[in-house]
Amino acid sequence: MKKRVIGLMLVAILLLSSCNLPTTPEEPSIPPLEQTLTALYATASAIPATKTPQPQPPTATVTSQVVAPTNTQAVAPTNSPVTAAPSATLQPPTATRPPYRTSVSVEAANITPTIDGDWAEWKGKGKEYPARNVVYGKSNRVDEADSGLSYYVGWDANNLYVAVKVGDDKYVQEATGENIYKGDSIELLIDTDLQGDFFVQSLSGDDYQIGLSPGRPDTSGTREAYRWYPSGKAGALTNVTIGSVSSSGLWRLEAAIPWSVLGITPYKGMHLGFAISVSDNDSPGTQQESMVSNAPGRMLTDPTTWGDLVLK
Ligand SMILES: [Ca+2]
Ligand SMILES: [Ca+2]
Ligand SMILES: [Ca+2]
Repeated sequence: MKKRVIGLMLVAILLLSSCNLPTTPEEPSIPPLEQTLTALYATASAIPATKTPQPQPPTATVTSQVVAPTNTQAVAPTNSPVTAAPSATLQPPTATRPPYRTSVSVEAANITPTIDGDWAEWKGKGKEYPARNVVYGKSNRVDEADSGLSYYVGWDANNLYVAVKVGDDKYVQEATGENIYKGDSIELLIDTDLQGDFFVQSLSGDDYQIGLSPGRPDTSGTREAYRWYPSGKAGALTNVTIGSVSSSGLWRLEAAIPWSVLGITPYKGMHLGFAISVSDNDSPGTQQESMVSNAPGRMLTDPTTWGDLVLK
């Protein structure tokens, strides 16, 4: 029994000493300084490489969900100036598409005018523009006194507004409805989805042609607005408000066009395709004689020939 106890004690001593064995020879090994620095540098340089791709600009993330993933890199820089939320969905799917047309640029002032034909309240609030391009009936148009156009454009949450002054030696408007272009009248061309089909040289469902008649038989008579395009929505626009007056050698018109007529919700900074033109007729019983436009190459059926309107 005593031998057995002594034997167990010896085994225990051996076990305890064997536990200490591995630690005894282990000396703390200090790596050479060079190696330590290299390791630290390697770790530090690895951090930015893995983190850099993570903080993507919010606009780039949104765009990459809408358009092809391959465009993500190219689109981000051109989109960066546009920060308004609604415009994010209107961004071009390719970097080669400009943000708006550059042939002729018009600013729409943020204004709520009185629609009475007098544009006094626009002075100092908006920009007055001239329109000097004869785009139809060149041989019929004599000068600014025969047919000359100056205009303002404005907007608020409810309407798009225009105010025009037209030099005209003889006011003639005998037509109604879809024929008002044959008499003295204003025509608006508006592309409401500029980015959707920027390079398409034909009319589509987002392109509007609207006529404004200052009155029949004179500018205190029956005033009318008519929508020719989109052809599926053609018809009289009874919710457009028109005010008009005339004096010797000129007539004036103001109009309020509800945004519902154009099927869009406006916002500050919004770009639209835009052209404004005046048709002149000086001879009762005849046709439209000439058209003067703000857009040099205005063609009704080609929205790429229209200019730009930006809502300020
Ligand atoms: Ca007014
Ligand atoms: Ca005339
Ligand atoms: Ca006339």
